[in-house]
Amino acid sequence: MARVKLSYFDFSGGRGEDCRLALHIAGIEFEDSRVQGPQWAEMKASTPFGALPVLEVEGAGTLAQSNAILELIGRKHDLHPEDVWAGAQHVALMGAAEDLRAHLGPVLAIKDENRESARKEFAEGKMQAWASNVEAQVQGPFVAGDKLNVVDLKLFMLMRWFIGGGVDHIGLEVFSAFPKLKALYESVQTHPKVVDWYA
Ligand SMILES: N[C@@H](CCC(=O)N[C@@H](CS)C(=O)NCC(=O)O)C(=O)O
Repeated sequence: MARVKLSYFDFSGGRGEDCRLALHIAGIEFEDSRVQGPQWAEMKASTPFGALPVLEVEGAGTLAQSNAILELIGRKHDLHPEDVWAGAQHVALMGAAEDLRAHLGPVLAIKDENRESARKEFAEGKMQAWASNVEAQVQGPFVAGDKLNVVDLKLFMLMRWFIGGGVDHIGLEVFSAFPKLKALYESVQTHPKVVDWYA
């Protein structure tokens, strides 16, 4: 079997953790390479876009961009719709998750006395609009109904960042108006293979 290696930073969150989860759920044996600070400075220039996660597959090559990695794993291991249109809709949702991270970046960079108010404004404004748009595209409990796909892992990890207290001043309540998103979160969290990964 071809050797598979996923490189990401040494914590169980962010854009790499959903790729680890996807590999685990797909039943792929992989080297879970946890990059430490000083090591990153040395390897950054050798990665396709100067960022992690990066997936290396023996005989195939090196792939960056979390959504591309998720889609590849999903397509090969029945965790992404075969139907081209449905698949593209899942890719759009994964892109929307990246958009939210990109919009949040400058808000998280605010360190002065506006730190708390900027985060609250984001939680009450942009995040509500984002959650409402995503909620409308979830059949329930997963995006595609009863079947878990990589898109659900992407949304789960993003929501977990806030629900888990990873962002000061934006907590669990940010999703309180969105029952489908909460159900998706709980369904991924209690999926036997996800439970198994964290055991
Ligand atoms: N759009 C990229 C973003 C990758 C990205 O920004 N990764 C961050 C960690 S989540 C990173 O590598 N940061 C370190 C750096 O830029 O030097 C993806 O989805 O993979």
